[in-house]
Amino acid sequence: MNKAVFNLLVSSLLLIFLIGCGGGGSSDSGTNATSNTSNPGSNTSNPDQVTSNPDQDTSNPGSNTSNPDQVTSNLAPVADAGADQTVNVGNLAILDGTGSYDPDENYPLTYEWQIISNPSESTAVSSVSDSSDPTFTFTADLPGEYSIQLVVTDDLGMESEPYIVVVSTSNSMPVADAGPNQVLANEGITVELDGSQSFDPDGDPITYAWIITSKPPLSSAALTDPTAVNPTFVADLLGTYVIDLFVTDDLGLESFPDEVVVSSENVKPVADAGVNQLVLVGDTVNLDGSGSYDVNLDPLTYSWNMTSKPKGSLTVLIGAETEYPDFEPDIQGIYTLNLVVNDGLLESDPSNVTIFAIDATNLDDFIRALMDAVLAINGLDASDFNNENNRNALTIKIIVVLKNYLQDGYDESVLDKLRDDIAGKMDGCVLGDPSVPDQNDWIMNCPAQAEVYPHIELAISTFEDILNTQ
Ligand SMILES: [Ca+2]
Ligand SMILES: [Ca+2]
Ligand SMILES: [Ca+2]
Ligand SMILES: [Ca+2]
Repeated sequence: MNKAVFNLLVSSLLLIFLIGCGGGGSSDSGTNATSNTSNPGSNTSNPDQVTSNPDQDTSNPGSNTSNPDQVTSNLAPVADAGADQTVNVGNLAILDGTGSYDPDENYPLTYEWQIISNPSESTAVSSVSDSSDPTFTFTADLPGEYSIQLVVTDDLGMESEPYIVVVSTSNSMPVADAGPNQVLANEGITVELDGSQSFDPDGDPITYAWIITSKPPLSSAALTDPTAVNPTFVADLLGTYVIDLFVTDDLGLESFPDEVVVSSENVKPVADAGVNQLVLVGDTVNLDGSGSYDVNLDPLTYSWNMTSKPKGSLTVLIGAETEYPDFEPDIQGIYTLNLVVNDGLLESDPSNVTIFAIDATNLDDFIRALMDAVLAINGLDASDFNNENNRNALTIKIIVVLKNYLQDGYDESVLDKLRDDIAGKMDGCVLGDPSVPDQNDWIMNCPAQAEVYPHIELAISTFEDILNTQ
């Protein structure tokens, strides 16, 4: 979508939203609809602003009528529906709201998805409101662009600002990844930046544009080559350098910026909530926050929250302040959790993980093949992917296919999704000539593709056999 039109659309929606709730109730910056989509695994919000005490809000109903300000100290949750995407006409689009969170942790969240614009005569439909399901699917039945809005509501009834994601049947926006934040040990050091994890969901070639947006007041630091994948600069003074990366695909579509910080001061830690999992109801799910780190090597503390669970679930997280908590899913469905780590001074951005629990009585060969595929994907190295966040992006697609299968049974759209959007991310070595990963693959070498692809192929053929015998 034309960026100006998109911004105008976003502004009008925000205005409508603000009018709708009387102009109050939101303490956020008003930019979330565009700022969070640059990096599928990161969040650009500011966790430092979490200062209120959620217990204040509801402890004494009826006593606060004389001072409404006290009642509104609940912070609004933040909706995140991921990056813009492309699908083939007629195929299922999968939207992933699992990255949504609430700064003051009034969980679980509920999700409302709305298709706010689509090609005329499209029959794509929005979700019901007040859903406990953080994912949403619809069929892009006609060529064109679909704008989908996500609003999440916290457990106290506070709504997020709307987050808009564009699903297009033509070209999707590339994703910039400016690499991990770095520690500046001494002045005068040459710092190398790393944009190599940037990618385009369509596999389009991309170009790079780096810009230093902030540096110590008297520094004369400048990038050697702002269009390189790995530019360098000399950090001539101690202090903090902030650099933004934009990438542009060969159709001229530019990404949202991604930021990297190089600093001689404390750098905030990075949370890693681990890999998405497919489990059975009643299994103990072991979570793993050990991939979290701090570039200063500061010791970390852990804080996990269950941000969504199926309606009626009574499960609770055990060890929410530890590196390895666990829980036991009691109902079939999607459970999302997020992790924030703290280095003693600074909090990380939240990292989230999704668990899909299946009732054992529903197990069949199709589900088993997809469970094996998820295990194989989780067994690969981070370096096997074009971007390490795409491991979880891929397993979310499988989870949503399974969710739809369990809801709707043998629907052809499930098969299309498996073929085009999941197998398509790892099929260059099998289908290509020469046998190498192809342009839109996310798994980037043949041995790794060979670990996963056969399970997806088996799932597809199992599904086809059943369709053919129906
Ligand atoms: Ca809240
Ligand atoms: Ca593109
Ligand atoms: Ca630190
Ligand atoms: Ca492919």
